[in-house]
Formats: sequence, structure tokens, C-alpha cells
Amino acid sequence: MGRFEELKQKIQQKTAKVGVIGLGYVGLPLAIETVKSGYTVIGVDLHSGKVESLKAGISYVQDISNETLQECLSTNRFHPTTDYRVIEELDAISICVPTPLSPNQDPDTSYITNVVNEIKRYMKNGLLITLESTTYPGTTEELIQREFEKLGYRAGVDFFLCYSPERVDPGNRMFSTYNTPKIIGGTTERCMELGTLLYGNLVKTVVPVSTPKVAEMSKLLENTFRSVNIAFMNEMAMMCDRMGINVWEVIKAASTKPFGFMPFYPGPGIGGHCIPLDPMYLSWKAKGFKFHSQFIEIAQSINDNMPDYVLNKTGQVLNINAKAINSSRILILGMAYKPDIDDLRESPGLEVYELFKKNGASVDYYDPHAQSFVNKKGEVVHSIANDYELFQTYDCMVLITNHGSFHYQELADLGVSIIDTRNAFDGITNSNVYRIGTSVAIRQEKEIVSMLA
Ligand code: SAJ
Repeated sequence: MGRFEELKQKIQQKTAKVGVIGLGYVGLPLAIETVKSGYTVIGVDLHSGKVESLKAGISYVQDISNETLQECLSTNRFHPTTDYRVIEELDAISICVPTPLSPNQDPDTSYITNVVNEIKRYMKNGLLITLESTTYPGTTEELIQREFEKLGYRAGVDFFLCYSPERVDPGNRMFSTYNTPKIIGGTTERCMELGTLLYGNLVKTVVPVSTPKVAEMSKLLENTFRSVNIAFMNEMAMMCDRMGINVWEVIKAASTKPFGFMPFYPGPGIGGHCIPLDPMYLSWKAKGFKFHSQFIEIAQSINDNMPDYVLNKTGQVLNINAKAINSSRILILGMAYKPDIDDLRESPGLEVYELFKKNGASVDYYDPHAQSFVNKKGEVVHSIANDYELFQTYDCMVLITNHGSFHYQELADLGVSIIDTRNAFDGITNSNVYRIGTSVAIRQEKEIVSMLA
């Protein structure tokens, strides 16, 4: 029996041993689904603290409860480890490691390369290898297929190779790893057959595509689509501000169109581990083909400019009370990159914080989820307490993250000037609340006119 038939039988009979490399917000949920579907799973992570926590039944991933983890451990089919030597006993591996950007905004695929080197070192039998990390089209072929073919392994014969982009949305209560359709592209027909066979046992819907490149590109399209549309809304916000039109009302009205429109919303910029990074992977690769994506570059520029716009808006609002950013006390409400999570990665609030500091303000923040961060000076900055009396001592408050736990009417009633970057105070008419994407100057004129009337 050839390796293909052997692997196919093991996957069908669920006797295959599956490895998941990288046990973060993508890898751990995937490992859990794989255990739940009946396979024995060996989870490999470099971070011994994570491995020890998992062994102790303590989950560090918000979408995986301790109970779910403990149920998987009790099956005796989930084995977290830091030891790559386990690869010797595996039949399949899913690679779920980070793909960050380097300091000069180029793709950093070192995590993938390190894993590939470990697999080359310990692989005994031909494995089914599936890369899940978000990356540029061509990665699976260039960083994995070619590396194994240099050792004499033939894709589709001696080993099997697929790409299947992760679509994990941390905190999303409606869509999980199991019920989010999973795109998968195989290097050869046989690779695809084994990949769809395995993933078809793990998730509800598998979406086969013709090649790994199509699968790689589809993920980048999904997230670049978001970045470009968010950037467009950010530009509309600055345009409406200049024209004295309320962008939030405009978007709300446009959203009544039952077809042909999809709302996105302005904000203080974009954060997270996907949207700010993924388009840069695509534009970097496209440049190698002498193709310069104008949309991606412009979107990145507009989104990156939003913290400056928030600084300018805050200056306008402080100016109403004859104050300047310099020497003002500013409180940032919400620092996480999106509501109701504690993730600070690439959060635009961090940039807004630094800009206020650079312009001479005294800045604090309150976030019920994100307890602290390290600022550019290397200082640990802690969230202040949720203390309304303390909030009232600030010259203004800037709402960066519209957490569900904030009491917006109570905050508005404190009487402190508020710059709302998310329309979180929607429907609240307190005159001390100002929104990005609307004009301060024109409103001020109206207030002066009404005062004089
Ligand atoms: N943002 C806006 N305006 C919007 C939407 C988002 O300013 O209209 C900002 C958010 O505040 C955040 C950033 O953009 O700072 C990214 O937000 P996001 O909603 O895209 O959330 P992410 O970064 O967690 O994106 C993930 C992605 N999931 C994967 O890559 C697997 C993305 O594809 C999902 O569409 C997104 O979650 C989601 O829908 O929640």
C-alpha cells in the first residue's frame, strides 16, 4: 500500500495522528475541533508556558473555555508539547503560526520557515501538511513544496501539501472554526483529496479550490476588501466633516438600501493582527510582478492617518473652551483594537495616545478589558479605574473603542467634552459630545448664533 492509500485509510478510520503547530487563537480551536472529531492530536507550541497551561486544563484563548479544553484532555487524545520530535509519529500537520510584518513592513515568514525546518528534521513518513497562516500567494509552493522537493520528496507521492486559510474571528459568538466554511487548495489532486478528506471531518463546510495560490489569494482578498472599504469610510468621514455633513447619518441612510451596498464605518484607524497586515503581504508580492496596487497603498495611507485626524479633532473640541492639547488632561476610553476584547495589537488607540503625549497632553486611559500596555518609552501604562469622579477631572475624553460595557448616557452626562470616534454615543444629544465625521466648526457657529438669538 502506498503512502497515499495508507494515509487515506488512516484519515477515514480516524486513526491518523494529527499535529497542530502553533496553539494560538487559530491553532488551539483547530486542535480542539480535531480532537472532537475523533482524532488523536499533538499540539506543538514553542511557548512552554502555553503548553503547561493547556496541560493543566487552563485555556488562554477566549473562544475556548477551560471546560472544553478539559473535556478534550480527558479523552486522552490531546497532547500539548514543546517537543518537535513528535513529528516522527504524525500522519498530518496543520501549521498555524504567526505571519507578522518586519519593521520595514515586509512579510516576516520566519515562523513558517522555522516550522518547515523542524518538519524536514523529524518527518519520517510522508505527511499531509496544511499551511493555515495568512500569507502571500506562492508561499506554500516556495517555502514548503520546494524545500521538501530539494530533499527528494515528491508532492502528491511522498508527501501531501495543501493551503487552507484560517478564518478565525476571536470573540465571534456566531461563527466558530467548525461552522465557518473552510477554503482549501491542494498542490496535486491527491493532496487535495487527502486535505478535503481530513478537513471535511473537522469542519462543517469545505470549499475546495484549484491550487494553494487561489486559497492564499482568497484570504488576502477577504481582508484587503475590508481595509479598502474601511479606508473609504474614513475618507468619507473627513470629507463630511469638511462639508458639514454627519457621516454617521449618511451611512445609516445608505444602509437602508437592501441591495448593492454594504456598510463599513469610520474609526480612529484600524487595528488587529489581520486587517493592517494582510494587504501588505499582497502588495509586497504583487510588486515582484511589477504590479503596484494603488488601492492597497491608498487605503493603508488613509487608515494610518486616522490617529492624526483624531488629534486634530480633539484640538478643535478643546479649542471651543479655549484650551489646547498642550497641558490638557485627556482620558482615552477604550484601548483594545475592537469592542469587548482585550487585544491591543496594532490598536489605533496606542497611536492616538502617543500623539497626545507628543503634543504635550497628560494622557490616561480606561479600558475594562485591556489592563495595561507598554508605551513607546518602554513605560508600563495601566488603565485607570472606572471612576466617574476621576473622569470629570479631565479636559476631554476620547472614545476609541466602543466596548459594550460602557454606559454612554452616564458618560455623556458627566459634562466633560467627548470626542466620539465610533458613533458609540449614537442617539445621545448632549452638547458636550462631538463625533468624528461631523463638523465642530459649523456646530459651534450654530451654537453661537443660537446663543446670540
Ligand atoms: N474597523 C473599522 N471600521 C469597520 C470595521 C472595522 O474601523 O467598519 C476597524 C476595527 O475597529 C479594527 C480593525 O478595523 O480596529 C479590524 O477590524 P475587523 O472587524 O476586521 O476585525 P479583525 O481584525 O478581528 O478581523 C477579523 C478578520 N478575520 C480573519 O482574518 C480570519 C476579518 O476577516 C473578519 O472579517 C473580521 O475579523 C470580522 O468580521 O470580525
